[in-house]
Amino acid sequence: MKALEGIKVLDFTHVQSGPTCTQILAWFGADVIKVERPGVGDATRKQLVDKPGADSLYFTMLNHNKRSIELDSKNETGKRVLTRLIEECDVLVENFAPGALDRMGFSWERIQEINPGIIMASIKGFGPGKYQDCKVYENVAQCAGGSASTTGFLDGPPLVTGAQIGDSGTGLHLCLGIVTALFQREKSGRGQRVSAAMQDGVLNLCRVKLRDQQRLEAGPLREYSQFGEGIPFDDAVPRAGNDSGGGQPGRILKCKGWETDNNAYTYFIIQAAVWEKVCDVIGEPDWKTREGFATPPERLDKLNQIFERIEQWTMTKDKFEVMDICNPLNIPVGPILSMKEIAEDEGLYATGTLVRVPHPERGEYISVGCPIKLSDSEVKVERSPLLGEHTRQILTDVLGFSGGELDDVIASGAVGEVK
Ligand code: CAO
Repeated sequence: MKALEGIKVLDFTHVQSGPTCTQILAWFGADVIKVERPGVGDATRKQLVDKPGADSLYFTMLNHNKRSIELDSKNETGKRVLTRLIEECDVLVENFAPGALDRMGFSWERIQEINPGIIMASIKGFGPGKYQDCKVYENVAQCAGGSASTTGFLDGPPLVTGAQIGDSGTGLHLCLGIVTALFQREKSGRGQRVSAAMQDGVLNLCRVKLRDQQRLEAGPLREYSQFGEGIPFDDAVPRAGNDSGGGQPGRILKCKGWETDNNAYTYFIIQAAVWEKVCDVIGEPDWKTREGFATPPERLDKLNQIFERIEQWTMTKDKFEVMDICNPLNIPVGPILSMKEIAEDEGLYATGTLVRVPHPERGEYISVGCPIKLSDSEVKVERSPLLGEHTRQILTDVLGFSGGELDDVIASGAVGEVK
């Protein structure tokens, strides 16, 4: 028994944001039916191709545990099949450009007419307002949601992050909205519309910077390095390099080998509660009681000096030794792990955080497993579907087409099947 067993999801998503959401629903046991344009499919199937002829990693890593039907939703027979799918499904998820679903003839009003119990979930770049009609990709959302302006160094340009907070982040937000709507439907019997805008999702993840924007009105942000360096604050939250976003100062520091290894670094947090242990570890025991160093507020204008001294110590150890020494003392540190180190960490495969997935076209590849573990709903990661792999199965098992009717649908050109 899986948590979402029995729930049918009509997956009209593409690229990254929507597919992340429906992949989680599939991992939790929903039957996710991915609708793709005949002969073309999700654009990511053929983007960033590493093995010619095979679905890309971009596609395979976002579409596990789903079924694929090739269906032309602009063709009359295709519209009939789509209408039947809407009747059968509990949830419809889409992340088309604004207005695309209406242009197909499937407005929210029409979808409700077809199935009043359906939950229709959408991702768009922006919510209602002046930008509502824009097409949006990851980095646009990072810029519009406040992430880029607050990421990077003070003397450099805004930076986007490697974490896909606009796409995968919004997919997670939408997923939560869908399961909440399913829960409400248990009591109300009604479906509803669930919307998540990528700008809103990014901003939600950047809330500490909105916090700091308001704190600026009360004076300089004393925990930012800039304060200790005597650089005046502007009227907007500045980029703060690798400063900690919370109340405990932290930095990325060099470790042994940094001259040749780009990732020989550790994050080091001087949490107030373990200050004395930090002083002992780095060989500055008198900082425990010395005036100007003994309490957190006194230290704020000396963070550069303090972290430079800690770095002299971390540079004598490799990043894992720093972890081994500091962890037992409750000093929060973390090695900067490369993707290579992560991909080679067998411990992550043991927990299902990483998985090795066999695939008929590409052979075995590595992917992330479900990051949310339910004790009563185990996730088994299954490979992504080939384009149109389940077209016939969905027409017959889900929609009940058979005999001449099935032949007519297939002959109409509205659907396609795996080659
Ligand atoms: N049968 C027939 N037509 C189909 C179809 C199917 N099965 N599936 C899609 N189409 C059509 C759509 O109806 C649309 O046609 P119209 O433009 O004539 O209405 C067309 O394919 C293209 O859809 P699109 O505009 O959504 O795709 P795009 O590649 O031009 O834009 C994106 C992509 C992501 C910018 C846009 O979909 C978008 O802004 N989505 C919302 C925000 C979002 O999720 N962004 C994150 C993407 S991940 O980085």
